[in-house]
Amino acid sequence: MKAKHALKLSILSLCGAATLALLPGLIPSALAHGERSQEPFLRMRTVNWYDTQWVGKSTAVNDMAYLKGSFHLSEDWPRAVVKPEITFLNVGSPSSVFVRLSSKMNGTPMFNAGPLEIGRDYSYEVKLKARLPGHHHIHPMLAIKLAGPVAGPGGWMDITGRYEDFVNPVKTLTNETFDSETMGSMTGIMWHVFWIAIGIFWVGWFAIRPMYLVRARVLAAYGDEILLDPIDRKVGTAVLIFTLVVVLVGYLAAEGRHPVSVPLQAGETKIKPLPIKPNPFSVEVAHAEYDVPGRALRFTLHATNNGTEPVSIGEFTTAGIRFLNKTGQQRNLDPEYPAELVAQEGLTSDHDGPINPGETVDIHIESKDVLWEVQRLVDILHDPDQRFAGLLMSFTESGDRLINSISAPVIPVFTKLGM
Ligand SMILES: [Cu+2]
Repeated sequence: MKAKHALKLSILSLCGAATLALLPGLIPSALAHGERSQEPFLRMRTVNWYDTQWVGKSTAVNDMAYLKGSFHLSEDWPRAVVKPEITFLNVGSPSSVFVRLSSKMNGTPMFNAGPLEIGRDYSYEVKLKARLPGHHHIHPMLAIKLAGPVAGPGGWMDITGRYEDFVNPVKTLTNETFDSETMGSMTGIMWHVFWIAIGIFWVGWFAIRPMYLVRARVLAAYGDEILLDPIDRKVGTAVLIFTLVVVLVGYLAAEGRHPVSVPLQAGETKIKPLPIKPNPFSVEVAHAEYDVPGRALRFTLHATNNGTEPVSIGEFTTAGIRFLNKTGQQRNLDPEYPAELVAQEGLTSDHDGPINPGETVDIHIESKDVLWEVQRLVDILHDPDQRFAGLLMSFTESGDRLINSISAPVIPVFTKLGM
């Protein structure tokens, strides 16, 4: 009997070990994070990222880098996506390659989640400390409760050096200094091993008395009463009491060792949006279509310049992808911006020269590039509401940048229609 039990136990543990050993082999390594597979309506119609900067494209372990930029929350927010009532500014990276030391939105520290306003703009700055050496793809990311994280444009950042040299000293309010990289690691590992052992014992106890197949047949033939041995009830009660005692003792011990502690994420950060900048350039999309074979989004813009200076359109940006004309390239293109997300001269229009003060014009704009396909934005054509949204950037002669949020339904076409 004993030998039989030992055999069952060894089979169980072998299966467990085999599963664990296979796991790393089953998960292929990836360079990016599948940001292109995020639905285009999420990428185009929720968070419109702009001015993203990856400061410190190559840093050594322990050095600082920054992720900066701004975003506009689209007025065309899809009905299917939960409104941004609880949001958290984060960084999308392949594991914790950086440690986020602080994140600020409009200058306010944002270590808690909080609500943001649709239709308004926010600027952010995230301070990062280089941790794991390598070539990493880093995105700003806005996590929206019940909608998921919306990733911004990704840029490559390199970290050099050795992970073994990484330290992250933290000074607490009670004047203690410790390295947060190693602080509490052993306690964490101890508790994991402890609860895994309890779990394995619990599952194992019922798994071998009797084994699954036998149990299933007994259950089908005679019901569950016959399967419960009086010793099972005793073991169940003992494990319950033991668990509660361990939880209580563990809690009291931690409380005794660290009496002053702050629960994370208990509060809410209320961030004031950036002030609305007066914009004398008013635009409306009168018609939009996507030319499937031509890989171009075309839209008719009904634009009025209510200002005192001529205005020139320079850029259309959506989902972190930028379509620029000559004006946009000269006035707005940071040469450090990832080239794979820029359609240089990808924006053309039938209106030559700037729009003069007092002038109202209908302009046909075409944003044409293979990026629509490569970045899978063309998938909006499969959505029940085929719409696009993004930011139109225009420039006055004196150098002011005007940003208009635009959106419209998109009609797929397979040939160029006479517009
Ligand atoms: Cu990525």
